[in-house]
Parts: sequence; structure tokens; C-alpha cells
Amino acid sequence: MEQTANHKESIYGSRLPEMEAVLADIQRRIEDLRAKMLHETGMDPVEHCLGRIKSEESMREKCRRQGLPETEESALVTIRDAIGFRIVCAFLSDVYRIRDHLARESGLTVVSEKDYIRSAKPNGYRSLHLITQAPGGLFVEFQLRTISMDTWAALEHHLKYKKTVSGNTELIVAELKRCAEELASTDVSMQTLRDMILT
Ligand code: 0O2
Repeated sequence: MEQTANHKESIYGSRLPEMEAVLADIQRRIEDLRAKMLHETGMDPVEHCLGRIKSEESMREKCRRQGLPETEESALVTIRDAIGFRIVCAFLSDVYRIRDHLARESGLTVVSEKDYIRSAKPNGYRSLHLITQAPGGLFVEFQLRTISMDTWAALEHHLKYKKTVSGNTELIVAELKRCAEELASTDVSMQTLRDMILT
């Protein structure tokens, strides 16, 4: 008989309430940070922010994809994005300002950082990834990006799950990369405009 996911069988074991508390705590800290920055500069640096606990099915699928056993250890220690935030900013400089604030947050320790903005992935993906550890040991991933980067990632994600029947894979891959580069160049232009307006 097919098993249905229930609380007892969760890949997160008994740690789901603790994960929810960490998610809510960080959500609050991000809201406080936005309010503080808005007060100081007159501008909210965050366009939107999404926090989530990776669903049971997505986490099990990620374990399988990475050849890991579907265990609590894999989900919470080996894979470190069970708790994740995507913070989307208008401007490039805001991405790094938010990054610096997060790194200074008491209790959050940055354990790894991957800057796919300065060094984009070969397919054109851009984002700043921070893995942090919260008190209690749970890992929390932050993906920081601009609106343009977010648009590209959303469209690329969408296309990835569409079957290619046209045989144009190479062209599609090259076009996606070209679009990513055009958007990255727009981000730099928008940042320059903003700097000109603000000085
Ligand atoms: P989901 O469903 O979006 O959560 P690692 O390779 O693990 O050492 P990295 O590169 O930070 O370090 O991790 P990974 O697992 O490659 O990517 C982490 C997340 O970044 C992914 O989570 C995606 O959300 C996003 N991401 C990474 N690469 C791409 C990409 O090429 N396109 C898009 N659209 N998103 C990407 P999940 O769990 O794969 O997916």
C-alpha cells in the first residue's frame, strides 16, 4: 500500500516544530531589518521575500537526485536548504547590503557563501547563496538576487520541466544564457542610474 506522508514519517523526524520556529524567527528578523533600512534610507531594499520549509516530496526527490538515503541526517545535515529564504532586491548594491546585515545577525553563523553573481553558473544562473547555521544547529539557506535574476531563474525553472521535442536544446541553452547576460547588463545599468540619481 502506498504510504502517505504524515508527521511520524516525516523526513525531518521530530524537528519540524523547531524548523517552523526558526523560519518564523528569521522572517521576523528580516522584517525588522527592512523596517530599519527603510527608516535610515527612505527605501525598502527588498522587493519581496519568501521563506519556506522544503516540502517532504521535494526533499525526498533532492535526496534521490543526490544519491543520498532519505533520512533526517541527509535532509538536515548533508542537504542544507530545508529551511530557505529567497530575498529579491531591486538593485545589485542592495543584495550585498542585505548580505552584510545577515552576516552580522546575532546567532546566525555563515558557514558557506557562493557568489553566483560575480561568477555565474555556466547556464547563466545568478544569485548569492548563503548557508547559515541557526542556534540549535539547523541550517538556513538564503538566496539573494535582483528582480532580473529572479525573473530569469523562474523562467528557466519553468522551461527545465518542459519536455524538449524540437531537438533545439543547444539553441535553447545558448539563448537562455544570452538572456541572462542581457539581464545582468541591465542590472549594472540600473545600478549606475540609481547611483547617479542618489549622488
Ligand atoms: P528548488 O526546488 O528551487 O529549491 P551545491 O551545488 O549544493 O554545493 P549550490 O549551487 O548553492 O551548492 O546548491 P544547488 O543545490 O545547486 O542549488 C541550490 C538552489 O539554488 C536550488 O535548489 C535552486 O533553488 C537554485 N538554483 C541553483 N542552480 C539553479 C539554476 O541553474 N536554475 C535555477 N532556476 N535555480 C537554480 P533546488 O533544491 O535544486 O531547487
